[in-house]
Amino acid sequence: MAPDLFDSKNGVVKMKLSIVVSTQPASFNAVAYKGRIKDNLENIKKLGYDGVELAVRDPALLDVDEITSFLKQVKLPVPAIGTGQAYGEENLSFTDVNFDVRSRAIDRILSQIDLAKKLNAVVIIGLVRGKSGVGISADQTESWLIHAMRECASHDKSVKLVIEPINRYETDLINTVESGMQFLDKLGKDNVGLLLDTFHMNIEEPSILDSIFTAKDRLFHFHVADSNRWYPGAGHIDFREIFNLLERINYKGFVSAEIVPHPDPDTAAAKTIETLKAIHK
Ligand code: LER
Ligand code: MN
Repeated sequence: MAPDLFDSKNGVVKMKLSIVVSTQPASFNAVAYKGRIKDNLENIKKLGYDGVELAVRDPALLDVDEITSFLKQVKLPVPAIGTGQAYGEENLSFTDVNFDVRSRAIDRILSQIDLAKKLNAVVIIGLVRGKSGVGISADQTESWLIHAMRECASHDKSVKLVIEPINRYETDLINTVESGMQFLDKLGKDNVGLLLDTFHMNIEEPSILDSIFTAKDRLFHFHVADSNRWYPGAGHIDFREIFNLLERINYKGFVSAEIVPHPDPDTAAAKTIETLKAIHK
């Protein structure tokens, strides 16, 4: 069972912390650890993390039994699977103008859902949603997106999917929590919720706290990075008030560090733990 978020004995807000590890080399830069999966899992455990989020381009490229056995050895649960590399490395997206690309994007996410079921993780719908195509109407784009999301949400209702509002420089589809909530209403699927990321919220939201409060019980996963996407503590985001609010809305999920490996992966991961564990009410 998830530990209580608030430890009334010493007044520390306790969150389960995880960090993103890419199972393969990838061009996306806000991932502290890439490749060398066994060594990275051992490091993460030693640093005191409670879980590990896996960024997976394609489950077919993984030796799932081997990874599951490494995860068991280090006793790290996997709260979430990131899927953005399917877009970043292969341009697969739910809203591509090409039918074949859209179909392959859906199939890829269905395979991520099967993997997530084995690991008891949520599946992140980040950049794989794509962007508006030139000359394509907003209605058409939304209808492709809704179709893809419904296919994925119906594939296995026991697996949760999370849509992540992402800043305007990466996509024009669902930049804010408000638009994310409107999309969830249109979609009408209970196993789909939101992933909020402090880096994106710092760019797009008038108030980070109000936005978290708006998401409330549709908040299924949470990413942290500071304003510059470095480790928490390296920028100007107030993580104390964010953690206090997460505790108040009874958020029971993981807080996962999706950060640039600056100045190096281990320092960034250690500084994240140091900052976030020092947060008191
Ligand atoms: C993925 O979680 C994310 O935050 C995006 O910035 C990916 O590009
Ligand atoms: Mn993110």
